[in-house]
Amino acid sequence: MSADTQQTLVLIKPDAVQRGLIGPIITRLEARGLKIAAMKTLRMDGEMAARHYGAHKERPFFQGLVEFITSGPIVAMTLEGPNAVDVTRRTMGSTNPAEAAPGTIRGDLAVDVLHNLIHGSDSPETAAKETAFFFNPGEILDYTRSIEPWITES
Ligand code: D4T
Repeated sequence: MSADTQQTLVLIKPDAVQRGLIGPIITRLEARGLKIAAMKTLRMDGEMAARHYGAHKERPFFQGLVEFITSGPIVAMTLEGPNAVDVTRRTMGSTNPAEAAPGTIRGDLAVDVLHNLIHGSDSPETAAKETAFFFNPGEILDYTRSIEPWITES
């Protein structure tokens, strides 16, 4: 990986799965140039959700968030690319879709802060922890795409 190449963990949340938006969301991230290094479908249980959202334990929306994220299947992905953490979060848009810019995933496809379709790690350190939480090392693939020189200089 070159110096600015990062990995980030993305979850396509139950609302997006139920609304048939897995494809459109992946299309936007892939079209941005990000490479899918790992991907799986799963359903989180309460224990996993409480751990993943541990930082929000004391927040008033925590219980609802755990109920929502465990309410159906999700897609977990590790994405790789230059500045992948920030690039992914900018492509997602603001946490509250009502405030997200048009052109972003949330700004185009959602209106409600709980049902905000997608999660993306907030830093490279968080990304490493979250990736290890959802994937075994052997599930994260190291490969080169022949289009790479058309996406980035490095
Ligand atoms: P995630 O973690 O899902 O990518 O969201 P963000 O990083 O963009 O935002 P966050 O961690 O602050 O919030 C986590 C999750 O909680 C929901 N939420 C958030 C909510 O239901 N009510 C709220 O008031 C806030 C702030 C939405 C995302």
